[in-house]
Amino acid sequence: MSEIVTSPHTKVEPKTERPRLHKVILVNDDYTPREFVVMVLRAVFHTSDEEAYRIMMAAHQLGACVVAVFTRDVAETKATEGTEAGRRKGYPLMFTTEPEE
Ligand code: TYC
Repeated sequence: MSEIVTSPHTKVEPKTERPRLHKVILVNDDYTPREFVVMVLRAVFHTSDEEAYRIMMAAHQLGACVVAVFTRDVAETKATEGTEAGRRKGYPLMFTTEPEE
C-alpha cells in the first residue's frame, strides 16, 4: 500500500480584511436652529444631550465635525436620515460620509 504524501503542507490562511470604516460628518449652515441639530444628533446617533451639543458647536465653529464612524452602509443610512430630517422641516442641514484613511 502506498502512503499518501501529505507534506509539504500548503498553509491556507484566509485573509479577512476588516471593512473600512466611514466617517459621518456634520456640516455647518447658517439656517438650521441649534436645538434642531442637537435633536437630530440625539435621535439618529443616540448621543447624550451634552455630546450632541458639543458636536453641534464644533461644526458651528469649525465648519464641520465628525459625528462618529460606522461601516459604509450604516454611515450612509444615518447621514441620509439626518439630512432628511432637516429637509422635512425645510432646513439645509447636511450630513456627509467619507472613508477613513
Ligand atoms: N449655525 C447654525 C446656527 O447658528 C447651527 C448649526 C450648527 C447648523 C451645526 C448646522 O451642522 C450645523 N443656527
